[in-house]
Amino acid sequence: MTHHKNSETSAVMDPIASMAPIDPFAHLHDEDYLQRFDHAFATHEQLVCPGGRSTQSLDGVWHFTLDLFDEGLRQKWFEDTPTPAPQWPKPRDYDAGQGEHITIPSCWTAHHAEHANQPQRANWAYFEGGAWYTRTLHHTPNPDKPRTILHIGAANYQARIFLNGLFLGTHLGGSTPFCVELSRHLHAGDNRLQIHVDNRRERQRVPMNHFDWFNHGGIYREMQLLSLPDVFIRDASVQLKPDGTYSTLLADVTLSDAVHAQATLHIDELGIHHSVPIHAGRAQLEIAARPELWTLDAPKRYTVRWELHHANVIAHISDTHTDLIGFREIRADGQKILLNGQSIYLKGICVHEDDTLLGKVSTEADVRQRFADARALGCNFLRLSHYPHHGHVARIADELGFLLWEEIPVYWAIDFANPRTLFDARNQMLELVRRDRNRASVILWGVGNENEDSDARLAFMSDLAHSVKGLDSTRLVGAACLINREKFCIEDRLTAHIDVIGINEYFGWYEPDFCGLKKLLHASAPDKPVIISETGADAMAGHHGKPTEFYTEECQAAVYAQQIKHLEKAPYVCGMTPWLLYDFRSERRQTVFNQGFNRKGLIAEDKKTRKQAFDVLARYYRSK
Ligand code: GCB
Repeated sequence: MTHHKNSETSAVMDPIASMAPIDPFAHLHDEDYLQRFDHAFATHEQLVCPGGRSTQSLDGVWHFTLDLFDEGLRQKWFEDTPTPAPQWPKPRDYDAGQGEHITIPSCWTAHHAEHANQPQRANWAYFEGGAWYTRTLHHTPNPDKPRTILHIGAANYQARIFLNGLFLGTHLGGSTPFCVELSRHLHAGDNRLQIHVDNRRERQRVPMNHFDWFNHGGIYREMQLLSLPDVFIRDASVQLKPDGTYSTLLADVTLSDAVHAQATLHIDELGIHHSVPIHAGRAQLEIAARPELWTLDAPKRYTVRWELHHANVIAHISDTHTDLIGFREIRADGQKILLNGQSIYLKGICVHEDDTLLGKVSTEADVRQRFADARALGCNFLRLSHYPHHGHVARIADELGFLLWEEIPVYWAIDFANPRTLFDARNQMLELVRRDRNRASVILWGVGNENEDSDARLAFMSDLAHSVKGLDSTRLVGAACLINREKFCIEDRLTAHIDVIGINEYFGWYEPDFCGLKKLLHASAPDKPVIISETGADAMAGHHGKPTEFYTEECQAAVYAQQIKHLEKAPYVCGMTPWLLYDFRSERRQTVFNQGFNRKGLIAEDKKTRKQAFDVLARYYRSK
């Protein structure tokens, strides 16, 4: 059962070319240099879910070099072995073993969690381009675990992985986890691991070059190595079948290779010890069970353990995958959303992953504070806008009993007609689904935000909706849509492909007149549940004045009060996630009030100072 030949990750060393005389100036005229790295994409299919296995952390201090002109990709810096300068065979522009340092996880545009009080590197603060991370990796071969997988929590935006001078693969997308297999290229002893990360804003990326948050750069989530047997469990999920009977579990397990094997699924607390034959690397099955349901008040979770049996000695367990899973049902029924069969009003708030010191790094303490503030606001629901947040957000939501909307940054004017953009967006979506489909808290996958209703967008986003359903049939799919301005009602062709319609509307702010909201709600007759996925107004904490004066706390509070008054009357609105919990950095906003921040938070960017509107919404949520 061996043989994990992965042709995709084989390096591109042409032996004939390497014997030819080298023209030291060739790279100056080569504008196709990126094509060398435009293959071996790490996708959701290679993602390995750690599943409770022990891992080796690669977090900590790495060598770091900014590379604004892509010299390292042009000149192949990664091929240079680190040697003392007197031994260099030719002059160099890069010295892998020297230079500056950075800590993983961190954003180069921000501080590191453990050194948040030290001054930030000023020339890194706004850097948009490529940068090199280099470190030595010591490897001791283990015959029982011959496969070594590099797992990176997130790197914004494109990462290229090099081991001992060989290009092994690349990943697109700034917020989802990905894996690259190192096995065949690892030597016993010291190896050189290099990662090139590029955070340029580009038209074909997801998000594209124009978005309303700060463009941080770097490897800002944890990085680890998994040492695994010849054949291992890549991904496993167990969910409650959403058929209204609460009596069937849907289980799905995928192995590393398309082999036949035998596994056992254990849920000890339910007395489940189910033997699972696996054909061609995959098994999907239904199991009768009556679990205690996961609810907001009692978020019960079960330990779910998969054991993979050794091919020759069935009694021998070759790999184990565990997770803590809650079982609940989420369904849309007409204009209602049902949690475990009961209609629920989603008292939500949007939140960005943004910290004035740490950028996109979310510590567990920061995430717990987010939930504590949302609880104080009376919420039962968070929209994690506009990209996948750290994986521990959904784990903590599972533990605390919160519901989540998770989404990918198909935001504004995406290059919808570009097949590469679709490949990237679809992959980000499926990586997110694979990462979080065991999380009871996640009830809704968002496929986009505020995209204009065009044919190309419809094809693109309906593809995303169907791709998600193909991997996870147990949750709702939604999108934050715009209203139809011609008919002035809730209408969007995409709604035929999704379960929940999100509506972003800013009556009282971008459109100062509330008559429009009244008209809109009256003229709309959606056939699906509607969530007001955004509404709000900017206010600078501590700035006071009349409710009619923009940027005052009074103005923001008045907008919330009016919004609530109107939305309450629309029977099909089954939840809202106003924009948003905390102020966040946005370079698009440079008034004297904004100063580089979007100020629509109910709490200032210090994550402490509450504005008046906080109480307005809290009072409403408490009354619901
Ligand atoms: C929106 C966007 C959100 C912006 C917000 C605003 O509709 O979805 O990302 O930050 O408006 O403040 O304008």
